[in-house]
Amino acid sequence: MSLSAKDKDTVKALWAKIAPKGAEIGNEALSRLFVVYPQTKTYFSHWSDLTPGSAPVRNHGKKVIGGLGLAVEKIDDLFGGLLTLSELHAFQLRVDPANFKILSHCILVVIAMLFPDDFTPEAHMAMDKFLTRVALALSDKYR
Ligand code: HNI
Repeated sequence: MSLSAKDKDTVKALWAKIAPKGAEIGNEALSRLFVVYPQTKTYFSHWSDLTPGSAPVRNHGKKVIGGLGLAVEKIDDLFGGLLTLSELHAFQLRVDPANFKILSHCILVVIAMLFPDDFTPEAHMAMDKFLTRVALALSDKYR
């Protein structure tokens, strides 16, 4: 399932529009991840506070959105561009890749919620495909 040139343009255009609200998107997506799929909290049990909107959640939300911004920049070479992040999640953090799909879902929900006019069916499809490719790239180093 590769991204067409049109998918890439759609993702880049949507990202340019939503990136200024990246901190809010990250916070909302992670807050929902922990509420809706509480099993995901096991990876973050060392944090002081996992409640929605807490400082660690906001802080980490920004990092995740930063990672996605990097992925948009490297959209033509996701596996190369996300190599370091893949190694981190595979070897150090040992995050079950099933969780990437779950977080992707939360991110889509939040984009739809915050940018209803921009989240057309075409934008939805392109972003869904993009997040699936990002998850694959992030899982690439798992052995
Ligand atoms: Ni993820 C750290 C990006 C999905 C668990 N993660 C990061 C960092 C980035 C990042 C960036 C910070 C790296 C650093 O400090 O050098 N993570 C992403 C992206 C996705 C993703 C782009 C998918 C879209 N991570 C997930 C998922 C989980 C996850 C689905 C588990 C449910 N990530 C972590 C954990 C850390 C982390 C755990 C370390 C957190 C900490 O305490 O610093």
